[in-house]
Amino acid sequence: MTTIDALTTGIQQNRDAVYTLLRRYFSTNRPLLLQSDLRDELLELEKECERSDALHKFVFRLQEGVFCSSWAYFMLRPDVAKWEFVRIHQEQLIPENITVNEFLEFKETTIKGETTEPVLEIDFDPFNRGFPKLKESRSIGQGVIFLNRQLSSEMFTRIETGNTGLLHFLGVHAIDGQQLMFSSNSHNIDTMRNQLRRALEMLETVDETTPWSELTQKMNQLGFAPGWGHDAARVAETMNMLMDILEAPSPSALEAFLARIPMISRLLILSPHGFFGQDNVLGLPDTGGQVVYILDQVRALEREMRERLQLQGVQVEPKILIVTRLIPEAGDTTSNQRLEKVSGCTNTWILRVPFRKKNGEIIPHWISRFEIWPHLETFALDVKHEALAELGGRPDLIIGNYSDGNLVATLLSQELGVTQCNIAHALEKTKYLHSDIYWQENEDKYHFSCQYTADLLAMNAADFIVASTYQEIAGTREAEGQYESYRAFSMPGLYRVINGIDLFDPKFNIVSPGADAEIYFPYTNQARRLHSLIPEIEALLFDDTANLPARGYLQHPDKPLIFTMARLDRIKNITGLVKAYGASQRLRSLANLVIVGGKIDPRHSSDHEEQEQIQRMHQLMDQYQLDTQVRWLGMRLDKNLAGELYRYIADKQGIFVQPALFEAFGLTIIEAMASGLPTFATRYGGPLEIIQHNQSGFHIDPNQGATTADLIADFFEKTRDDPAEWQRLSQGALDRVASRYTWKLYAERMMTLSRIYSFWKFVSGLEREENDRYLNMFYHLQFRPLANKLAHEI
Ligand code: UDP
Ligand code: LCN
Repeated sequence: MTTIDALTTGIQQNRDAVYTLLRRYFSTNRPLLLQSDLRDELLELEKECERSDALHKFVFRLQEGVFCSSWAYFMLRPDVAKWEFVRIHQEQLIPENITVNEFLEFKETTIKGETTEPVLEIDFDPFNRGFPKLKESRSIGQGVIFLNRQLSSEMFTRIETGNTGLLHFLGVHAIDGQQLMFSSNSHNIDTMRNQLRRALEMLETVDETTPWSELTQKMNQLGFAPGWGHDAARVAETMNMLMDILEAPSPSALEAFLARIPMISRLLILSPHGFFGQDNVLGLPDTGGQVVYILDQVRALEREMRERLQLQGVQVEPKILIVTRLIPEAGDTTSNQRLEKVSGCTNTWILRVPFRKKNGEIIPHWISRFEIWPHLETFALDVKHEALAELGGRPDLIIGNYSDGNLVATLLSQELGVTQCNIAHALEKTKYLHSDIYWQENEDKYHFSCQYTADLLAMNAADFIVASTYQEIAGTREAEGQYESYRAFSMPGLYRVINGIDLFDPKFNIVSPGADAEIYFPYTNQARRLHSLIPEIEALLFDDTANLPARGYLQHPDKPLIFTMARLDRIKNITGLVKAYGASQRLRSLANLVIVGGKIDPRHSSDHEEQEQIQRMHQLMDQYQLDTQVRWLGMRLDKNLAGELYRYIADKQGIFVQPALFEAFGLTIIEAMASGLPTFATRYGGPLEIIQHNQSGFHIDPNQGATTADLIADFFEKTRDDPAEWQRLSQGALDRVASRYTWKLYAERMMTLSRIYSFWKFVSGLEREENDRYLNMFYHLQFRPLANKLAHEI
């Protein structure tokens, strides 16, 4: 039965309940009701009259309702990544299906009033027709597996063309002018098979351990160049893999073979906005997990690239460039240096390129990530020249980070014809409620018109997208995903998005980051602990005479510690935790609260949200008289100190709390867990997937402060009586991180993905030319004027 049929029947059977419910919705006098509002009204109604199952089910599938002059329009989400739209007249009570367009139009006019202006509709759907797509929502995020399966069967049904494509692909590989795989580029499969057979025969006559250098001459005569393996055994293995594929191709054999091709030796990673450096940057406005993520990522990727190249017998040192903005007014950071080597790497560098004004003048000061849009085009051009010079040629893969980095990656990838990978880290749209429909109201502070346009451009341009969790793409049964929120939305006066992104596109892949195992390891590992840091940590926590940027001291230092650490953004909701703690006498009597974040003096902050949060922290400390139970450190901790602090808190049987209103992923959560700390983290966003409730931690609802405080207090009471309970959660956290969140797993997957997407892009015309043309138009006619306008406003 369709939703509409079920609804019609349900209404017929429960006319009175439906009528009353709609009246309740209308009488709120709010044009826009969210999932929770819609449910709350129903639950109130069910207290007064008999529950109708059909109505209950219907309301619990609703995401949003719009109410205006007798019409109720609803957006339904019957399942993950599935959407329907219906409307019901308040008097006639006959449900009707409507289109997404009708829903959005109604929402716009209800909220913004009628307009006679024509509306630009953005729709990427027509470009995706005929393009392979996943069918099941549970497969979302496993794009590469699907793509391999789908395309290899398609390609090899046309076996001769398919194989020619593969051979052609193998023939074009060269690094630093050194030809790889084939010394002569033959596209004839029979010739190729013969060459392979002869090479394999020859390999049988030599010892398995014979290095490639001793095989070079003979191999060259047979038409082969380096890239097959570092010794005879591996060369034979790789050649046999290719023979198998030419004979009877299978997706897994193809994946295993492609994973060996030495095609990635130069990476370009973009992270333009923040203070990007290795020291003294974390906790600065806009500079958080993304920096940690990239620095850990490059270490793992460089190692993986080197290992793979060596195994294939290619004597090339891989190189990675992280490109960010050069900020002359860099304070105590290195953000004013052009080039900085990344420690722990051999050939990975941070290259800083300044933002320039039209007249060429360098912009000296930090610019908020919300205001950098006008600078990115010139930046991309400058990066192109500098990066090509530093890398000595085109990169093999460009990875963008966050909205700005992904836009620059889009511009550069198009220009250079290089495979593009996007990493969002956090898409702001899900964080700021109604920030699309009310964009004009927030434009002076946030400039979401530019950011969401950039997001649409970049996500549709990317060859593949790496997400940290499933929910980042498609959400949960309850809540929409971060990418999903770009599917259909309106920015009145700007455009209406009918189909902004297809979640079933095989470009999406889940590859979760890890926590640096050198820094974040279990508190029980005494041999590796940095014992010398303990006096410093104890001074930070307990010494109120020390001259530190801190507020509050712990009168009863023997109590366990509740620890939290984050940038002081509104969304991080540290103030929410302070309020919940302050209001719970029970919790206050059981444990102290330690906060690392922000600054104590608002005058020392240059960020408007941070200043607001600092004021709020002081107000709450005063209101709840927390100065003897809360220690607030307004400072940034370097990684080693932070790592040892997590472990110190664990020594004292404490916990970590991450109370964000929304957290895209949450590196602090896996760091705390990797240290063995029982962790309580927000149920909104990535943490819901990272933690299994009451097994590897707990989920908390940041909107329910009292319930959260009770949950934490219950835990402390329980662990006071039974220490094994604390151990159970601690072990659960350690196990979870070890099995899922490691950089080794990450690097292996990333390297395989980049090869496979590059291959398919090359052989099967996944280029999506029409799409690129549309994006080009969108960039020039929408993004550029918006960015130019912003340039004149700031
Ligand atoms: N961090 C740190 N010292 C600080 C504050 C933060 O080392 O004083 C690190 C923290 O350990 C984590 C990152 O900054 O690695 C924050 O990342 P997360 O994903 O939790 O949040 P984001 O700031 O990216 O939103
Ligand atoms: C940005 C965020 O907001 C965090 O949730 C992530 O953990 C971080 O980036 C790294 O991806």
